[in-house]
Amino acid sequence: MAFFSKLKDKLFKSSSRLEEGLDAIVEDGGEETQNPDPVIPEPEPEPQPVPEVPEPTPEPQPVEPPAPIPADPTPTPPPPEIPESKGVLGRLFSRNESKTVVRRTLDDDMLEQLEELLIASDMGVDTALRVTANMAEGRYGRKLSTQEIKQLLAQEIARVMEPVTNPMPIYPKRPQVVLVVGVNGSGKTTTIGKLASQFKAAGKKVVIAAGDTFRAAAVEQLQVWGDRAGVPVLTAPEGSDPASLAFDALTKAQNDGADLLMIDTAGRLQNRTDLMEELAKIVRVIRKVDDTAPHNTLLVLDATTGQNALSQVETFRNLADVSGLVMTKLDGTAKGGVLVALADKFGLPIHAIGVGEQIDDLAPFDPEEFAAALTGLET
Ligand SMILES: Nc1nc2c(ncn2[C@@H]2O[C@H](COP(=O)(O)OP(=O)(O)O)[C@@H](O)[C@H]2O)c(=O)[nH]1
Ligand SMILES: [Mg+2]
Repeated sequence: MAFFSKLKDKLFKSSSRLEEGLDAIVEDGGEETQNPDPVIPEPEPEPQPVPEVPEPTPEPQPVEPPAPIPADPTPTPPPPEIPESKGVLGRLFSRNESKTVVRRTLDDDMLEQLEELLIASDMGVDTALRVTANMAEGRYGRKLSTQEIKQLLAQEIARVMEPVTNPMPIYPKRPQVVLVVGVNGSGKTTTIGKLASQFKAAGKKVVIAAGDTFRAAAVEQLQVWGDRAGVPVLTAPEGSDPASLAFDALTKAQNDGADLLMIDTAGRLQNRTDLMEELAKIVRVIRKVDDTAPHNTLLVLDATTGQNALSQVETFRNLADVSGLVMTKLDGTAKGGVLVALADKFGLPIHAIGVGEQIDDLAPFDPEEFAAALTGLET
């Protein structure tokens, strides 16, 4: 819950943009309707079981006032699929505050505007079309408020994200070798620092290999993260062969009885052939020590690059056998929708998301939280 509010605060840019867009769409051609309005529960709600409350019988001997009815311990379940958006107080409050709410009839015009809004949030054309089509299914011609649209949108987004929600698997095999790839600046080194800290805190013995030997600064940066996490960092001189460093690191990790070895890499996409050869060589060399390694290849993507992240996945899947994704910098970007497009298009597991530069700013991915934060849905 604490994390959710943080995520929501941090995803404010995306959600506020979506929210404003949805408001504008509903205002445009919408009309005031009574609030509450029974249109939203779709599919039709099951008949609600009415709690058996003894009616005060109108018998002719009302000597005593009727005893207070005990509170029913089993509250009526909310209508299916549509998440409760406000607490009881919130609902009471809004009922007293506004007796009317603007609703707009769901028609082709409105759907087109919704599609455009989702595309503008970096969801990608295919995904935006699919999401809006699902939202519209069985609701065509209905009158919807912004809040109702947010609920439907969050529901559809969560549905797309559900199948890719998967923390990084931990295998019994030790040391488990995790190769971390991605373009320069995407957040590889930071993510390794954060992951190392989390695994260490979970009782795992972790070793880091500073495989980005291309830049001395990258090695120093990783040493700082390693110190913070309390995890040893193996380094090599600037410009030296990352594959031989990876080999030494895996040998050391084996000898030390480490649980996890995380290998940082360079991300020079300007010279794709070099990078491909470098990654291939790292893999070839570590397989001399353990022919099942690497056990995970994490691709780190920067959310602020928007649609560019899609082509990075294509590229890196050709360079390496990518097994999962980490998306960084979801804090303070209006392009968070790209994660929905990634999930929809590639189906690669999303292991974690980065929401800041601090060591604890890496969180497991949660589809409902993400969808609510992205759409600005109050929960
Ligand atoms: N706001 C924010 N910044 C991040 C996040 N992850 C990484 N960064 C920053 O992005 C920059 C590049 O990160 P770095 O780990 O060096 O990327 P690398 O080149 O892929 O190793 C650094 O300034 C990081 O502090 C994140 O989740 N949120
Ligand atoms: Mg780095």
